[in-house]
Amino acid sequence: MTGSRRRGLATALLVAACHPGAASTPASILDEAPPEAPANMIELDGGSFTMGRDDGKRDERPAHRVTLSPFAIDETLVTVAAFRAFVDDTGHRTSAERLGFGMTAFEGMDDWQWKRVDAASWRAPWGDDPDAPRPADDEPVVMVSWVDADAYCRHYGKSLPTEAQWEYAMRAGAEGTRFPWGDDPHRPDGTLGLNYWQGRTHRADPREDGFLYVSPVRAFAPNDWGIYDPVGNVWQWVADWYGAQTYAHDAAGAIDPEGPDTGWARVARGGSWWCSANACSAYGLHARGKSRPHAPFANIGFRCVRNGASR
Ligand SMILES: [Ca+2]
Repeated sequence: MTGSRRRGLATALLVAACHPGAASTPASILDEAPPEAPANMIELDGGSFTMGRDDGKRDERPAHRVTLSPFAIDETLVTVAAFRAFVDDTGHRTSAERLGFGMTAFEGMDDWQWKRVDAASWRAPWGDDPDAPRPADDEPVVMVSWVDADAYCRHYGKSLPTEAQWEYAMRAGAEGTRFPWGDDPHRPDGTLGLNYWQGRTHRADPREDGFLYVSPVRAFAPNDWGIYDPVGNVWQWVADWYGAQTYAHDAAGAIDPEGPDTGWARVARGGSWWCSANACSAYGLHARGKSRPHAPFANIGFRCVRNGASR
């Protein structure tokens, strides 16, 4: 999947301040166990941030304030190992397995080109050719559709983040910038801060960030809130249907926005290893990707949220 050429691509639970019979006496307060911190999730208090920009693509306009209730979000993308445990537990068959193919890209292809690969799946995103890359357990699972991602999150009592939750968490307080650390893909220390494609074309990639395809989920430093891969590596499915006018509808500000009620594509955010400056260029915090809900690609993964969390 690429930003503009991907062809075919929660309500936060406001916990009541009190309810009858609960915490009505000191004894009952003492009897209550403290809330269990979700494993490998970052709990966020919620708050407000600026989403969108006035000088971006049409679907990124306008800049508007968004306010979110507390939630917790996975600190990393869902890994191959975690997805395997889900499949072992549920017998889930992914969209790619049902379709019998997936959409993959390789070094050496033309810009904007994709290849339909028979038998590609989360187990073998680049196909079963002996020379094809094999996914490692600590890499983000890919070749999973939005439907697969939604099923995974639900199985664990979670959900996909809304588009607003995703951006709030990935920004970690950085207002208006392309990356959590600024507007250049290099961090202040001179290192590349994310996994994307440095080649001028997709014919060859110099691998300046150290990775040709996906990278392990903790390969790059996290953002200021401890969240890994806030941008790059793989696109990240979010809950919302795509709407070019979503931000315009929320121009006066929004509380826990969920996007349109329906649509033809689901949103994905963050860009991927296949995004280069000359093709796609959508790696960052502003661009809004999209794809059909059942479409599996070798550069889309996901993470989950749990709503209603608070410190
Ligand atoms: Ca790379």
